[in-house]
Amino acid sequence: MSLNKADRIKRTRVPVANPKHAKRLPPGQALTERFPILHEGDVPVYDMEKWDLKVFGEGDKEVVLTYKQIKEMPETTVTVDIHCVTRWSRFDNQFTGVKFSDFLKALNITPKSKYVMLHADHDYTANIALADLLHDDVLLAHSFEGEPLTDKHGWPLRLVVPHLYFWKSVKWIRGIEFIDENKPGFWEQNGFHLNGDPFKEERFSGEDLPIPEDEWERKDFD
Ligand SMILES: Nc1nc2c(c(=O)[nH]1)N[C@H]1C(S)=C(S)[C@@H](COP(=O)(O)O)O[C@H]1N2
Ligand SMILES: [Mo]
Repeated sequence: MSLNKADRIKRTRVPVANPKHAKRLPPGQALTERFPILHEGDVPVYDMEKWDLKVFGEGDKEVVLTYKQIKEMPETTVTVDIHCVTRWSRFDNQFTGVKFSDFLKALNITPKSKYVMLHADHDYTANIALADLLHDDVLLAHSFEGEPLTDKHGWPLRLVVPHLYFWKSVKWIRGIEFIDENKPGFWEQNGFHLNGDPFKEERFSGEDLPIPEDEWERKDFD
């Protein structure tokens, strides 16, 4: 990458918001009806016989789950708005999967740690406060609009955390690690905010230039 992503986002035009979306569209975001595809690196290819999800961390027991075990957990469907730090937002996205709080209940885990590091294939990580993962609309999602996720959107399993910028919604999730002290994941180490609340415009970890982005308009859509 010639310019790093945080710097590119700081250099682009801020979209003008439609006033009728004032409450629902976070500041500096533009609405899209298409579903952009954004990630670093290649889409992983899976042998589902070998796929697993590992839950581990300080002081807590380690659990290794198969896809079947996750699919047997209580299922929830949510319709949520999503907001990417590259300034696109999309309203009314329907995801189905296991609510994060139900997931912990099913495993009988009560974490003592206040933070979680989410791990995905190809070494993508994101840090999220446990309290954020316990919101009612946070899912480990396997389906979008009633169909299994497409591979590019994170099949077989992705996290969906609608109230934080979408980089926190880790696709191809493989590990959930409880950590006592907060630390930066992949984008958080590369100029992005440790928390990432779109309504507070917590985009960058450094100086906060009011310059936005439209780079997602050049990406793939599904
Ligand atoms: N594993 C993984 N998950 C990821 C990413 C990634 O690069 N790798 N990119 C994040 C970013 S920046 C965004 S905006 C969303 C995009 O999800 P989508 O492609 O389904 O729109 O995935 C997030 N999850
Ligand atoms: Mo993003």
